[in-house]
Amino acid sequence: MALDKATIEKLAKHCEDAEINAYEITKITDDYPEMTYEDAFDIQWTARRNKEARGTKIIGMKMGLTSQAKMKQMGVENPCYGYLADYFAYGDGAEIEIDKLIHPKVEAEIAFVLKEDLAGPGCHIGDVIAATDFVMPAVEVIDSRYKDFKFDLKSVIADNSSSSRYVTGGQARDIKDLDLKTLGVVMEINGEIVQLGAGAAVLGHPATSIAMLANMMAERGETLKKGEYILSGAITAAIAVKKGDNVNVKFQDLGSVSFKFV
Ligand code: OOG
Ligand code: MG
Repeated sequence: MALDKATIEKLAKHCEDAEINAYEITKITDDYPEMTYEDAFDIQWTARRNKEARGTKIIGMKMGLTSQAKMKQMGVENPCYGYLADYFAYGDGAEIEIDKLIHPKVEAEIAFVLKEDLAGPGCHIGDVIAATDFVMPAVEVIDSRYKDFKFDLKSVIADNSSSSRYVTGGQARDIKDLDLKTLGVVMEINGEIVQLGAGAAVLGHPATSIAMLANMMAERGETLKKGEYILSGAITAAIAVKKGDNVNVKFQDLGSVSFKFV
């Protein structure tokens, strides 16, 4: 740890204020180059506790930067995680107010809902499949609070891994009935295909990403809980959106997710 408790508190507020009020900030490592990974997670967990203290419910988790497309797009070489708050959640057909966001981008993901708690270390794909109640299609709306959507891994962790909104739709299915590796995804914006991919883009299999999340959380003595909604990470690169855009993502075997930015 390089940052003291008061600085961690200050930076948690710095990131969270920017998230709530939708304005850009400079990335933390510009001002605090000594920040460690532990500090970055401390900042994220502090903001999370502050939200909970104000009555916000944390309903799930997300993995990020789990695909080559995303790591290449963001210039970062390892995955990260973040939490999902109640007000991030939208359903199929939603209208998302873009003025409440900074520079949002959309990405296609497979979401997992657990029927049992899942704890690392040593968590593997088999544990994830056994603990999964069902999977569902999702589109995550990410919105880095950093200027020009540019960051390094430590800074993005402190900023809750760019979490902002997510939309669920389609169908809930039993993971054992699906081949998540070959499950195809087609993303359309205003009727035009902008990205496509398959589940294997996410660390070879999206369930591997959930295992990695459980193992990363174990480093802080935390576990994934039964009923939590977990985004396994983008299959496609993230696409910037503007007011009026209609997003429609078709998932093989899982139906589609559609919504609009207003
Ligand atoms: C970080 C979050 C990435 C994903 O699914 O890869 C993410 C970012 O690119 O802003 O959510
Ligand atoms: Mg994502």
